[in-house]
Amino acid sequence: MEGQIIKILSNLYTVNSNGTIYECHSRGKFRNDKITPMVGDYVKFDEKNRYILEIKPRKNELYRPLVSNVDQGFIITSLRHPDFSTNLLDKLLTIMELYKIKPVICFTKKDLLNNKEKKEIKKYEKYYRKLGYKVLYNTNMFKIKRMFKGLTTVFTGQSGAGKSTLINKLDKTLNLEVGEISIALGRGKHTTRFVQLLELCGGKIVDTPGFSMIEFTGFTKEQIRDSFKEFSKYPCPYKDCMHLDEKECRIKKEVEKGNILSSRYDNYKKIITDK
Ligand SMILES: Nc1nc2c(ncn2[C@@H]2O[C@H](COP(=O)(O)OP(=O)(O)OP(=O)(O)O)[C@@H](O)[C@H]2O)c(=O)[nH]1
Ligand SMILES: [Mg+2]
Ligand SMILES: [Zn+2]
Repeated sequence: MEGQIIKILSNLYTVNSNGTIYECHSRGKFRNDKITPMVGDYVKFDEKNRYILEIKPRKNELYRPLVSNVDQGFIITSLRHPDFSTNLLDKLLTIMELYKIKPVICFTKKDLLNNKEKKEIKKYEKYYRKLGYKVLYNTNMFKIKRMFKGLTTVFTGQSGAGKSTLINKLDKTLNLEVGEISIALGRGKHTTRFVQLLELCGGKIVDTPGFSMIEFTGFTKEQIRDSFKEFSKYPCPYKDCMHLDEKECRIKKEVEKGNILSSRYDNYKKIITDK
């Protein structure tokens, strides 16, 4: 039989095969081959003994969260509690670009901002839109609901950002667990503990646990640079400029002029130097 892994809890793999759910185990073979089954994997399985036999080739795979065969990434970005972090947003955009997953920025908790702060966010909203990204608010359910048809969408973003809350709003019968924010720490409490694929809104949606680290291993500095889409708009006098210490770098000039957001440039430098 064939199906798709929709949930993994320790060594138990939940497989959906044409709407029927099978709980399967994996065999030692996978561990020896260094293949770890992931949520999103299409697999062949032994219906009688409930063993996963084979993992079909993946279209792509993300490591944090662990999920495969993804088309679109909803970057759930909290504006307050936890506070807006351009660094986290730019890192997640870079990850999506590198893995060739279409990013969608979805802001949450705008209701907790005052008018001045709301205005400030508009600046970012405009900038990211100009780069070609879709930017939404979690209040616009009408628009959001229409974005999943025929696609597999992973929800990503830090703990407490409102991923599970938003997915619950897409289907009132779901009742995914949502958590309070620790006021002392200003962040979530890692309420969602496993990756789970759900069939919703004519597509597939993956809820994931909030993470604390993003890594860029396996990618070159040039690939990271090229994921900052605005850089290619302003040709540098240097061929293959990294836009760091090069004196006549055009990118640095555009940052000074305000054509490139300084937060974008700072986050780029941080990603490159931390790598
Ligand atoms: N004020 C306000 N609170 C929100 C909004 N969206 C979510 N919340 C609250 O934020 C808290 C955390 O929401 P969750 O949905 O559990 O967050 P999560 O991203 O799934 O977090 P993890 O599962 O820990 O990764 C809950 O108390 C929600 O009620 C929003 O738009 N405004
Ligand atoms: Mg959650
Ligand atoms: Zn340059």
